[in-house]
Amino acid sequence: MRRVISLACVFLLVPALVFAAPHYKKEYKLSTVVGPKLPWGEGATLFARMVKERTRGRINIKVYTAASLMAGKQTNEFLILKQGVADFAFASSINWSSTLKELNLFNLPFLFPDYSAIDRVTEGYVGERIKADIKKKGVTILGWGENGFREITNSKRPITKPEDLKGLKIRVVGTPIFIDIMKSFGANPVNMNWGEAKVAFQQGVVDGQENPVVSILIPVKIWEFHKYITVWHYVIDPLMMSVNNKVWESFTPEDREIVRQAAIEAAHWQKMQVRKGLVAPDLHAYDVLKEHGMEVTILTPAQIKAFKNLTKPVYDKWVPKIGEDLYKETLKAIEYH
Ligand code: X2X
Repeated sequence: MRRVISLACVFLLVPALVFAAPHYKKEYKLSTVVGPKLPWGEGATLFARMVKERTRGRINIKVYTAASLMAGKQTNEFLILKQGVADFAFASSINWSSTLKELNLFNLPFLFPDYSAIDRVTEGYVGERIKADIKKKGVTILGWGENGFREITNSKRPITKPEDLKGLKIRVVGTPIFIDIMKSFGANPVNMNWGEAKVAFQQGVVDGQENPVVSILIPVKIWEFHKYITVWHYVIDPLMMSVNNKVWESFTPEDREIVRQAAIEAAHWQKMQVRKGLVAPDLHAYDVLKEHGMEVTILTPAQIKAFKNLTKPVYDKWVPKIGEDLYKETLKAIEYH
């Protein structure tokens, strides 16, 4: 009898231990650039919770907010994920686009007219190509979320035409294309990490900045620093729920499926949160800004054109870096209705 039991141990228990409990870490680190209370941070927390519940604790993800895994330097995020300092990230394409040139596609000014255009691009052929490229560089993209259309705020004056932006010091992320875009408008760009930006607004080190309304500007109470906002949708900023390839490959196929599904759901939920109140007839997000004393200027298509016309040098310089072909495929997806 004892022999039967010990044989059972060898044949049942040992393989069960080896195969059912692969070499998982006790804790996986997920990087985000913002705080936990913003919808972006909430999306990350939701993902971690769903993964933990659905894997019954086999995969335990801890969310590291405020760019803490890269000491605030948000443009290093792709590198730390690739190197395994972070295992996961819920990341902005802007922060990765100094490392991954093709992601500057999303930073081309006034390219994406509306949400359906960006969805067609990320969910279609272009999105798949970007995923495949990034996969080769060490990271797997699991799902698309969104920071949102970026609007410009400042403490000096309403901006309706390029001359209004002339000479204004505008904080941008330290990603080179943003310096080029702001210069093309005649502004004076200053690159700065998000972690230092609020103090810079408070002290008036810069006159303005650009960020999405629901995802960032309302939660950080931008009205405490800036009276004027111009809604011009000049750049969209997708977020990517992503994982280091080696970590991904270490999971069992069943766990990979659970993690992928949770990433898609959490990123989608986050995207829907930050689109609320920004599309007619429901424009309540702009009312929140007005209620706090901001002057909201929504540019007309003709006013937007005056800005867009100035950005030809940005396209001339950056489309070849992004890839002519990827750009053309993007135009096709945008124009397809
Ligand atoms: O730094 C920013 O402006 C932010 C928070 O939007 C990004 O991380 C791209």
